[in-house]
Amino acid sequence: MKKVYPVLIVAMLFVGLTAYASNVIQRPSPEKILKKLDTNKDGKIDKEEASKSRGGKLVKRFGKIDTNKDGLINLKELKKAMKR
Ligand SMILES: [Ca+2]
Ligand SMILES: [Ca+2]
Repeated sequence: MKKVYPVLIVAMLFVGLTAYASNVIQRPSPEKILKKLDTNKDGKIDKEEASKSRGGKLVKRFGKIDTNKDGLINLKELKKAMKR
């Protein structure tokens, strides 16, 4: 690639910004996240299920999110964690 056209750069930036904006506006609800990650359908997220989340972000914060230390993240804990 010798030359990148300014128009192409602007277009790419625009696409990136739009994706970013829609990401911020349409933040998935805790209910949606729980439903998506709860593969065994017990209504809670265990460590294994958390490790499947994007980037393993959830598993890193697992101990902090799991405020009652039962080794599971329930909807209440997830909601609390996402408020911040
Ligand atoms: Ca589960
Ligand atoms: Ca818990």
